[in-house]
Amino acid sequence: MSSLFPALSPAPTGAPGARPALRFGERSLTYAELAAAAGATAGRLGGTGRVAIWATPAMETAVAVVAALLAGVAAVPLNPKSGDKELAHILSDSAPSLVLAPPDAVLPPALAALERLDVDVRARGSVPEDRAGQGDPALVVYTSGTTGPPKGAVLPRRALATTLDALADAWGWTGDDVLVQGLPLFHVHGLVLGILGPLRRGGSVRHLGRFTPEGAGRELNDGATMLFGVPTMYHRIAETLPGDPELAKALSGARLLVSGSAALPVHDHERIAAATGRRVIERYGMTETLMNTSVRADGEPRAGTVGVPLPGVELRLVEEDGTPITALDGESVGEIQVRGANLFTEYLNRPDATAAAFTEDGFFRTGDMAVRDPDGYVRIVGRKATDLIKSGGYKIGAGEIENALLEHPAVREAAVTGEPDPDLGERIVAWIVPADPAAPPAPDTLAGHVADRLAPHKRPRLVRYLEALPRNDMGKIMKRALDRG
Ligand code: MCA
Ligand code: AMP
Repeated sequence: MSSLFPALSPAPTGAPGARPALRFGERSLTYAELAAAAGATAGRLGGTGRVAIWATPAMETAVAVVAALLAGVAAVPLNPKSGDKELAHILSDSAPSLVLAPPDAVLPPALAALERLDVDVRARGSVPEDRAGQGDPALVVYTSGTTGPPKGAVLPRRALATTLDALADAWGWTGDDVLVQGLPLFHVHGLVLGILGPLRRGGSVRHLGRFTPEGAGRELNDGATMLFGVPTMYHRIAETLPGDPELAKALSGARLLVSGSAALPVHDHERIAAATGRRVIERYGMTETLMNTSVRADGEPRAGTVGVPLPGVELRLVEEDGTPITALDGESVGEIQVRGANLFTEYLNRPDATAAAFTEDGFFRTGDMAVRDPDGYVRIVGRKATDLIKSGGYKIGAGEIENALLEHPAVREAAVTGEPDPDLGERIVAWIVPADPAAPPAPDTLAGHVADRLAPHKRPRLVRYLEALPRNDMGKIMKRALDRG
């Protein structure tokens, strides 16, 4: 079985051990040190079932995920800011055998019953023989749907290898690249592309811990060649550029600037291009599919498009009734459906949801609506579900937030929508009918309530109060009427 990380194999190929692999702030590991540290942790995982990983933006998370992959054990990355309700759901659904965490992390009570294994990044062990199969689960990543709690997308090892190799082809990504990023490590973007990607190539990644335009600029001026970020990060870069010539120099010198997880507004594309002479390229993916399309490094970077299907990805647009759209006219809108070795295998414990997500001929229904230009470039124009909100690059289900709001005693009725936001793409708006109109709950109270139960990025940024929610004859909330305010 070919290894996910040739540079970490028992007999390493490619990158020699002294090359840098990971850097988080002041701390760094070479390939030899990473092999030893992850090997030591992997040695303690043999025979265990799934493991949870307390995914702080720190070295321990990267070492823990690599260790689990080396041991052939599926990893479930946890958002360390998850609230009680979300954490309890993920733990009961994924049933991990233990939790891997940095030694200094204080874990919440929800994890108290679980065996804890501290990750020692200076430990020494050897990399075990890779016995895992391509279809074996590598990661279970939780992702929101329109209703109900998040679902665990089971990603096989095959999908990780396929998507990372396809990106290497599209971007000319090699072991000589040095990536800088400041993304969270409990989602595909930051973890799979942003950590496992450089390691599969034998290159290196510098993680900022927390994203700032200054941090990205500093690393790009100091040898980093690529930047990965969500549109909110590029928006903040675009805002900073006019007063920061060092940042403009840094971006001008980068080999590749890549945006994903949501659409990068054309205005931000243009501002960055004007200040740096460089164009950000976009790629399009999903937790369930990993990456589907990208503008190629050797292709024409065009604002507002996500490029062409990656090698090995079959992509089609279909009409409501399932008829494929063949026209490359930049006008005919259809749902994007994809098939390929990059796809997840199932939603954990949710055969119903898994079955509903695929067509009879094995294509995954993304729910994203798009057109294709005459040269095949895909242009995403919207989303099927109005109850999915993309804020800061996070996908958030309206139903999940509504349920949390309804659990507050001062809330009688609640509806959640997304509203355009220049920084976050969309901001979460809560429409509330208070239990007592004379004493409505304060916006901060409701934001804190949602942040504590679910996660801070799921909190409403704006609360609007109504006497009643607009409903149709069937009693269903008419969200479009809400949006018109
Ligand atoms: C604020 N905070 C709170 C509260 N309010 N904490 C508790 N209770 C509250 N009421 C805290 C937050 O925890 C955080 O803490 C700080 O205040 C700021 O929070 P926030 O305002 O939410 O941050 P932001 O500035 O709005 O964040 C913008 C961001 C972030 C950095 C761009 O949205 C982000 O990291 N986005 C990345 C999303 C991503 O990776 N998506 C990939 C999934 P502290 O200060 O400690 O942080 S999509 C994917 O994977 C697919 C495959 C794809 O295509 O990529
Ligand atoms: P998630 O489920 O959190 O993995 O988010 C996946 C969704 O993010 C996709 O279904 C798209 O709606 C959106 N997305 C990802 N990349 C892009 C992009 N470059 N442009 C527009 N939308 C994107």
